[in-house]
Amino acid sequence: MFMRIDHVGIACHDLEERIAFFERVFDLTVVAREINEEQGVKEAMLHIADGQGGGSYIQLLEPLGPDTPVGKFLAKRGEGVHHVAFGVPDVVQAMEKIGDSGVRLLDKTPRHGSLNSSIAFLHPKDVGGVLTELVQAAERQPESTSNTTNADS
Ligand code: MC0
Repeated sequence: MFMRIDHVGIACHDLEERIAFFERVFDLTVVAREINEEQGVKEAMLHIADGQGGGSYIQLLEPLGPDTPVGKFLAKRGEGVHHVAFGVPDVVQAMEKIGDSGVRLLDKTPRHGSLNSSIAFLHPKDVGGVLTELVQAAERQPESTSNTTNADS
């Protein structure tokens, strides 16, 4: 079901500061930035490698406010790994199969994710304490840094 690790989401207080660190120390490059109002985050994707069905990335996440998933996580646990996202060929099929196993889906239908992907989250309490995301990559990925704001879907 899983083709690759699509991204590791890392929660931070200051996105620009954390991007500068990853660029300077690990020589990574930001390929996309987005404000995702629905998820309550300002985020950046830093490319690591290309894999089966899409790329793999580090995703840096700054909350848009305290009463958001990442805002609450930071208040409770501080900065660090927020979730792990796996690339799947078909997110709806993966949701159905995983839902049948009894793991709770946090989304009833796929939502808009980074790089125009379709995403769905699984409850961390049912996955050994790891907030887990399913990602179906967009057919075509952007080739350069984009600045988009998405408040819909
Ligand atoms: C909360 N918990 C986590 C966790 N967040 N455990 C592991 N990893 C996390 N990231 C644990 C808490 O410690 C708590 O356990 C329990 O789950 C309930 O958490 P809560 O703080 O009371 O908060 P809730 O219940 O309001 O919400 C938690 C939940 C929520 C995971 C359901 O954050 C959610 O729906 N997340 C999915 C959406 C999301 O995270 N969006 C932001 C990334 P205890 O033991 O203390 O009871 S958006 C994104 O990443 C997009 C843009 C993309 O990738 O493209």
